[in-house]
Amino acid sequence: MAKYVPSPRDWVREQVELYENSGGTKGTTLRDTGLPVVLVTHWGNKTGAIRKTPLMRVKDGNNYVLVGSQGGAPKDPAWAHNLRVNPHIELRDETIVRPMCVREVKDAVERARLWTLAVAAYPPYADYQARTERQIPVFVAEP
Ligand code: F42
Repeated sequence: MAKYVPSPRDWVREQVELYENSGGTKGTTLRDTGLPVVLVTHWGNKTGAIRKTPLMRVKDGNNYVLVGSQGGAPKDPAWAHNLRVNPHIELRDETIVRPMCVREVKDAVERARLWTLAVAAYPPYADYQARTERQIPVFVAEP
């Protein structure tokens, strides 16, 4: 049986705990921005461990756009590697939890459209992209 391994980052682990333990009624925004966050449960591609990652909520109809910005760090976040290998996730948006399937967006036109939605939802994504050489990966989660 897969085991849940919390994030090594305290603020992330604490947000996950508050979000889940409240049934999606608390801890659902990013710190003082008030902007909504979703919780993605995924599986480690090397360890098989259950991982839980808060991400900004970017909606495209019934789909969610997941942005691997990691504050403009030079490398893709570990969760991006996990999603490339294990695309089946569970996504919690406040009180609603749904199984979803994720794909990385490779098409330049589709990516540009989704990137515009992402920056509209969370403007710092544009600063994060300016800060790093890598192209920030964009995923779409579909029901
Ligand atoms: N990060 C974003 O990239 N985008 C966002 O929109 C975003 C919003 C956000 C909102 C609230 C909040 O609390 C955090 C937010 N974050 C956002 C940060 C996000 O939650 C992640 O912490 C961040 O993206 C870094 O992700 P990470 O997966 O690299 O996390 C590291 C710290 C981590 O957990 N490392 C684990 C560890 O033990 O070192 C490993 C995790 C792992 O998945 N390992 C895999 C395995 O098999 O288990 C292997 C992975 C591989 O490299 O192949």
